[in-house]
Amino acid sequence: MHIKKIIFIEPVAETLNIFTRFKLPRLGNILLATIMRDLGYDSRVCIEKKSQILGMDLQADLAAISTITATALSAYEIADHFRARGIPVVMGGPHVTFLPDEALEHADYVVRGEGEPILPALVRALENGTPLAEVRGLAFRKEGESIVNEMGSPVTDLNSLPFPDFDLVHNYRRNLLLGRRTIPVQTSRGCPFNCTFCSVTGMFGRRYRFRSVPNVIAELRRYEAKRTDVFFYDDNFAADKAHTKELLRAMIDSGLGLRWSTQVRTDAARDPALLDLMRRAGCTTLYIGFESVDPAALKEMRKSQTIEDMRRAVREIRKRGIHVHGMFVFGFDADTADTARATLRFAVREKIDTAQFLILTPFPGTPFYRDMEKDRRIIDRHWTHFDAHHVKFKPARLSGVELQRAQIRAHGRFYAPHRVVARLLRGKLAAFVIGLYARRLNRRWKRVEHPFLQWLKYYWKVYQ
Ligand code: B12
Ligand code: SF4
Repeated sequence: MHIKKIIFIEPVAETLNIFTRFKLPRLGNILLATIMRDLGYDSRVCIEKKSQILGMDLQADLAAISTITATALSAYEIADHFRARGIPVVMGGPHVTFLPDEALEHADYVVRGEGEPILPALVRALENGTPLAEVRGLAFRKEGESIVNEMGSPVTDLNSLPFPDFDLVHNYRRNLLLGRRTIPVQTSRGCPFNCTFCSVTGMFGRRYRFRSVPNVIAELRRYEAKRTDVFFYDDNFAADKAHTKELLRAMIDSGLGLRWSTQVRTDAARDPALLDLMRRAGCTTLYIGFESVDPAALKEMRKSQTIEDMRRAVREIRKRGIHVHGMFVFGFDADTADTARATLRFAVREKIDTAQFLILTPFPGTPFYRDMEKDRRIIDRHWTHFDAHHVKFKPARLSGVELQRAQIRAHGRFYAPHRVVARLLRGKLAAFVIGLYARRLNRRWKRVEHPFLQWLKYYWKVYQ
C-alpha cells in the first residue's frame, strides 16, 4: 500500500457540557500528526462535529480517527464513511483501546494504548507489506477474525516527542475567546493512584513519567503570554512535588509571564511552598477532583483522600487568589440523596469558585466498568451519553431518575442567582461570568435532554 496523505480526525462531542464553548482538543491526534509530518507524510488534523466532517470532501490515503467513549458512535459513523469511499481507517484513544473488537466493526486497524511508537510501525508495515502480527499494540482483522496483538510499551522518554504543531489543525486559529486562546501542554503521563472510575492508569499506567524541565520550558517559549493561556493536560500535575517545584521555579526564572491552569489532587495543598510557587509562576485556576464528601464513597473509589484534605485544599488555594474549580461525582454505592445535598453544602460553604457535579460513569477500561459489567448494571451502550452527565448504570441506593435529578438540582442550586451574584461581590469575576454561563447551560441542558429524562423514567418503571 502507498501512503502519502493521512487525515487525523477527532469528532467533537454531540452533547452539551460546561466545556462545549471552549474548544480544547485532546493532544494525541495532534502529536501523532506532527510525528507523521516529520516522517514525511502529508498530515492534517480535523476536530469538528460529525456532521461537518461528513460534509467535507476529505481526501487521504489513510484516515486516523481518535475517540473517547462519548464520541465513539460519531467516530464509527465517520469511519464507515471513509471506508465506503475506499479509504482505510485506523482508530485509537481510550475507548477503542479497551473495546478493540467493537471498533474493528468499523475500522481496519485499532491502536491500543499510546500511539506514538505504534502508528509509524503500522504505516511502515502497510507500506512494506510486512506482517501486522509483529506490530505490538495493534488490533486488526484477518480472514474475518479479530487479532489483538500484545499491548505495546508506553513512551519511556517523553522528551523524545515533538512539540505538537497546532498549525496542522484545520481552523485552529479561530479558537479565540476574548482575543486569547488556550494551548494544551502535557508535561507528564500516568498517575500513581488508581481510582476505580478513572481510565488514566489503564491507558497510561501508574508509573509517573515526566518531560524534563528544559524541554517543557522550550515548548512554553513558543507561546506568547499576551495572547495565550496554557492548560497543562497532566492528570496529576504535582504527582512528584520536587519535580513540579523545579518546573515552577524555571517558569518564574524564565520570565515567560504565561497564565496557566491544571489539574491537581488535594494533596498538593499539603505543601504551602508548592502553592506559593504555583501562584508566582502564573497559575490562575486549579481543577480538583474532590469527587465526594462521603468518606465511605471516597473509600469505595480508592481516592486516598480525606475530607480534611479537601477543606485544606480549598482554603489554601483560595488564600493565594487561585480559582478553585471543584469536580464532584454522584452515584457511588454509598450515595443517597443526602450525599448530594451534603456535597452541595460543602461546595457552597467552602466557597468553591466554580463546580461540576458529574454522574459516575462506567468508562471501558476502568475497575468500575468491569464491576458494573459483571453485575449487569450497565443500562445500555449508547456511548454518546457516556459523558458523565447521563445516568448509564443502575445505582445501588437511588433510582436512575433520582440520581439524575440530584445532579441537575446540585447544578441548579450551586449556580442559583444569589450565589452567582455573591461570587461577584467577593470580587470573583471569573466565577461570576462562568456562573452566568453555567446557569444558561443548565436550562438548555434540561430542555435538550428532556427526552432522555422521560426515557429514564420509563426505563425504571418497566425494567425495575
Ligand atoms: C484534557 C482533557 C479534557 C479536556 C479536553 C478534552 C476533549 N476535547 O475531549 C476537557 C476538560 C474539556 C475534558 C472534558 C471531558 N473529559 Co477529559 N480528559 C482530558 C485529559 C486530562 C487529557 C487528554 C489528552 O490530551 N491526553 C494526552 C494525549 C497524549 O492522550 P490521547 O489524546 O488520549 O492520545 C493518546 C492515545 O489515546 C492514543 N490515541 C489517541 N487518539 C488516537 C488516534 C489514532 C489514530 C491512534 C493511532 C492513536 C490515538 O495515542 C495518543 C498518544 O499517546 C484526559 C486524560 C488523559 N490523560 O488522556 C481526560 C479524559 C480524556 N477525559 C475523560 C472524560 C470522561 C471527560 C468528560 C466526558 C467528563 C468530564 N471530565 O467532564 C468531558 C467531556 C469531553 C468531551 N469531549 O466530550 C476521560 C475519557 C474516558 C473515556 N473512555 O471516555 C479521560 C481519559 C480521563 C479519565 N478520567 O478517564 N477532558
Ligand atoms: S482520578 Fe486522578 S488521582 Fe485518581 S487515578 Fe485518575 S488521574 Fe489519578
